[in-house]
Amino acid sequence: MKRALITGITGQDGRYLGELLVAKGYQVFGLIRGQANPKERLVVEENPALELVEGDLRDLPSLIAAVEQVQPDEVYNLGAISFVQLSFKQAELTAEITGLGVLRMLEAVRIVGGSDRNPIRFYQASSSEMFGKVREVPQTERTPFHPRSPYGVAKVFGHDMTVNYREAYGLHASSGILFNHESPRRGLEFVTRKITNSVARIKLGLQDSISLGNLDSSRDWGFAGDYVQAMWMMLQQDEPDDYVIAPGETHTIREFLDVAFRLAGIDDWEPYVRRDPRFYRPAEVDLLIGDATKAHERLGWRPTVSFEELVQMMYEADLEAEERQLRQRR
Ligand code: NAP
Ligand code: G4F
Repeated sequence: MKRALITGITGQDGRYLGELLVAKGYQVFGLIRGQANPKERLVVEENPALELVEGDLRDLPSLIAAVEQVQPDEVYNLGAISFVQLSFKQAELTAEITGLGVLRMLEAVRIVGGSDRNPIRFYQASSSEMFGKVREVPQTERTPFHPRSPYGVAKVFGHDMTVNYREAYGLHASSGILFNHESPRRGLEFVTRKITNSVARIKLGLQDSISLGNLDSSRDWGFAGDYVQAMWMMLQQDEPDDYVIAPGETHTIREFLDVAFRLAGIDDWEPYVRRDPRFYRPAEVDLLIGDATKAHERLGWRPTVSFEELVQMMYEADLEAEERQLRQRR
């Protein structure tokens, strides 16, 4: 039975990856920070085979102890401050967790190592946010980085460290440059889930409007369940490498609003959407679109959920959850 350690187990991707690996017969351990966090109970309730170990990406000894305890075949480093807007306000903390946290996890893996015959394999959750002010369209593994946020800068550090540990120490360390991926499990602070949740509440008469920032940026959105498959595929390769993961289709926030409101039977969403300066960023990433040819050819990875299907999946899940809460309140 293979053993996997996942940091960020309480996050969107950690939850999908934990379920995928259990379904594949792995013994799965999720790193939790060790203080009462309601999401820790939730992840064990939805995935009872999961085991939790304590550790924090700010604390190297705790990471070494966790890797020693688990003796994993594979480590997936998904833990991070992942909200770009927050990273502008908490830049130092973002550098600490999203950036230096990668170095600490790599060190823990290098120090504990695994057996000579079976060295630990490492996955780093890199991001299309590293492309920032994009130097070419579409973006590939060879596109230069130009990050536009403290989060993006921290991710570039983590990505480069992963490459360096691969080259310097021969670690089987791969980096997935993942474009935005969403699901009903997406945090409410991200624009997609904020929209689908608000539109469901507007439909049910629980909310009048949504306050948003820049509606003109474009993202290459996909379904998180498809993306965790790619993470696993990368660690099954004989050689570690970097891969762009994206559907290759870009849409503006306005287009996301079009589809979500149409599902609620509203054709003109302008009266329901307010512009709020609090949600604009000091520097924006205007256009992301990925070219995942390498992942198609070498991993056999393909997305299975279209943009419209993704919006529908998220809207319907939010509508159902809001209706359930309404019934419980009555
Ligand atoms: P998420 O939902 O925000 O989850 C972040 C996870 O990091 C949570 O489990 C959180 O745990 C954990 N974490 C935060 N600080 C930590 C610390 N000091 N020590 C240990 N764990 C800590 O993020 P996600 O969407 O699942 O994304 C997973 C990873 O992929 C992240 O690294 C993200 O930056 C990257 N990524 C995401 C996307 C995307 O579109 N979703 C695209 C590219 C890359 P708590 O519950 O304890 O806070
Ligand atoms: O949903 P977002 O916050 O995602 P963003 O900034 O693209 O970052 C996500 O994807 C990255 C991959 O490229 C990940 F690495 C990262 O961890 C995260 O998962 O914002 C998307 C766009 C931005 O252009 C933002 O300015 O939506 C725009 N936006 C407009 N109004 C808003 C809002 N974003 C949020 N969160 N909230 C708004 O009210």
